[in-house]
Amino acid sequence: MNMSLNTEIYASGQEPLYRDEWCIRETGHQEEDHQKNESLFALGNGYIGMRGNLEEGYHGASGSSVIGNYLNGFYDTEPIVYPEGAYGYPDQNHAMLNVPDAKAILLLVEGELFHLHTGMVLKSERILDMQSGMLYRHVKWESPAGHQVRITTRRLVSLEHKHLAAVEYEVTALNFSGGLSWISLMNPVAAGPEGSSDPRVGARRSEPSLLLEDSGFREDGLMYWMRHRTRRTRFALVTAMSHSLEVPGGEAPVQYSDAGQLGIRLDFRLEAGQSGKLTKFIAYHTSRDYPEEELLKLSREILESAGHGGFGSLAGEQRQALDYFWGKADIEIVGDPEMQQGVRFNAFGLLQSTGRDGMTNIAAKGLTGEGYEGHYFWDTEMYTLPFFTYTLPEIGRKLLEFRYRTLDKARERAAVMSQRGALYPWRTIAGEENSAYFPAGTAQVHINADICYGLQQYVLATGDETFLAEMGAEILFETSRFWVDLGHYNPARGGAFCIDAVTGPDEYTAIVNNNAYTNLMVQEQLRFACRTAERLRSNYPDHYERLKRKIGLLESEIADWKRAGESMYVPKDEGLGIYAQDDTFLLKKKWDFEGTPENNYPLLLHYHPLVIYRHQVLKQADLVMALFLLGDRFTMEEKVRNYRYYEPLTTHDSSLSPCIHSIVASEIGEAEEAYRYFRRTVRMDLDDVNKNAKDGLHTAAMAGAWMAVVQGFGGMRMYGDGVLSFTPALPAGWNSLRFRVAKEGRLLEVFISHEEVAYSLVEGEALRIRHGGQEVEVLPERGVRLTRNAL
Ligand code: IFM
Repeated sequence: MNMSLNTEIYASGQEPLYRDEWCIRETGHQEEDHQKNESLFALGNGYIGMRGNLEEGYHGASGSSVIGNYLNGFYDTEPIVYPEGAYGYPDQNHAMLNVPDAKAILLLVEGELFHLHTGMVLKSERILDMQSGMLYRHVKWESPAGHQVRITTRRLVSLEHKHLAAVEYEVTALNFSGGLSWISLMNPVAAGPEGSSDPRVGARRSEPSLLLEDSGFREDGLMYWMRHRTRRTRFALVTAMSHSLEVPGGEAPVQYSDAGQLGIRLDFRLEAGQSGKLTKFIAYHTSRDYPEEELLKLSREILESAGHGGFGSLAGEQRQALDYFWGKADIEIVGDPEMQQGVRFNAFGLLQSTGRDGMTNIAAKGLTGEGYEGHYFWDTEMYTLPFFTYTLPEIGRKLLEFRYRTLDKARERAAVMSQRGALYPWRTIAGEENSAYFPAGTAQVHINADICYGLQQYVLATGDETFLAEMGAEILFETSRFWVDLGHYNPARGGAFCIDAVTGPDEYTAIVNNNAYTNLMVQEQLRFACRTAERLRSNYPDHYERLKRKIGLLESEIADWKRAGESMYVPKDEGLGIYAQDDTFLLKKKWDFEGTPENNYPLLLHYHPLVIYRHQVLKQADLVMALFLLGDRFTMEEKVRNYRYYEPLTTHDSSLSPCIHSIVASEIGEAEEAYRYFRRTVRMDLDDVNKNAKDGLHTAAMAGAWMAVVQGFGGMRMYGDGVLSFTPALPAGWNSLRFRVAKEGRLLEVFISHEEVAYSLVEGEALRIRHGGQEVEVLPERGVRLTRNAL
């Protein structure tokens, strides 16, 4: 089956035309790709996520289906059992639940069930169209008895209506006249993950989390609902579906029940050449969002209103929402269609998976699968947030609001860890720490500094100081308190401020003293905290006083942050002329890359953690990430030397890594390497680079693709002065690159070709930027064009 780019335009009969740079197309059907494609064809709206399951289900000989429907932030808890526990280990895991599947529709043709494994499949195609935000399916099938039908479906998860999804299913009788039936199902129990020794896959659950409490039909028989309750969190969930029918001659709907599946059966008759259409509307509401007693009423209301407007109206709204999105976030690459397709797929995936209600966030696999159990990590602030900060900052703000909402839990966690202030969890859904393996979990305290880095970028990019005054500062101050309490002035390091027993971003090196990335990021945070205190004191005095009272902040603490930041220890190796990843990294033996067979990667699946920890080997960018994030703190020569040292030691076993290497490689002039890493990031899921797309898509890598274009090839940076700067380096094979960035209410368009770079304002007032180090003013009525030799 071909997932790659097909330049020939497809047009047959009444079917619409598709442009591949906006589409992902599956032609034919391969068993081994089935689960991966269910992830690739997932649809979502930041709240509901639906895997790309076939309406009729799938049970192949060698590969089956993971039927998946998820609601962001809807979870149950499960006790974590440690045969050998210790104080402060999290004792409950939260896991995003697979909720009832309501998109299933069976079709009977003269009594024979349509399925890809029976009869003859004369055509099978699926297309994910990123402009219309829909999944299309075209099938031509001949039943074992020789009756041919054409099936066309359109599916969407509404970007306009948080709780709504819809499937339109059309069938045409091609060579017969006869009886057909649709059986529209709702499956009350969904399977959880099977469990695996691969830590990236979710843990097996001991017992089902969703308990069916009640169900019922609307009087006309066309709407059906179920109410479930989660076993431990006791949340209520109402799943409801309603139907509209356009058939020449049909019977009244009848209730259907078979092997635990419940739903509605609709019998109808078609003459040869005639078509019938079923539209199914699906709604999910939970008591996490609304009072329990309102859930059914809300479900009825939204289904009724969707039924009145019809699928066409939802499709129209979907298109509008996407026109708005692409107007802000599209990247246009001329000369590299495969990468063009990839960057759009990734941007679209981020939109589909990111929570935007301030209560939810973005999981490592988004809403596309159960890998990492729906947990949110530092991936949010270091990867996804930049994308939203610079395209749709209103969503960026919501991601940060989530951290504010969970600040109390972070305070509690710091207390459990015997520290002052707040410590954010390494992995979480509702704010509690869910990491059961502390060396590559709780020990990654850098997440505090990452959140504050994301906050600083957001505030500088948007000018949204109100957010800083109302919420951000509290996060910043409480986490700064944590650092000053955690570190110590070490006489053995000349009295420098040291932070011990932490794990940096590289998860192949654990529990070390003075991880350079962590110390540098904490230093950055403490400076930001001091500046923020000053700014609030003068510009938001009421907020400042209120906050001080609320958290009992003393002015002397701000002086402590300043001193710790100024005295921060950052390990270096003078002999090698590089930063040491931590106090002991450079003393270890280098990993034997030559002697490691290709299929022993990722190392985490083939070696005990201690074997890995004993060596100089990286899972993912660590110091190299600091070279990028804190680029104004290093000279170009330092960037080159450090990159060259760490790059050969990095396995990129984490999908978060290649994009960072691409950005730094681009900055230091390693153009081919930059492109190679970029390719790996962009095509991570489309080409299943890490061979686990079936468990869900890699959302951080998806955001990394945006970063690698805008911050890599576009060379965009923004440091403490808040001025956007660009140092473009266009890949040799591209004709041009165009993207837009939001900055303090403006929308700046950047166009880069081999001959020139042009900046223009699509929205907003004049903007001062830097181009290759030189100051440039872009006026609303007059863009700036610079020939490439001006760089
Ligand atoms: O947060 C990441 C981590 O950096 C590497 N392992 C996977 C996590 C979730 O994406």
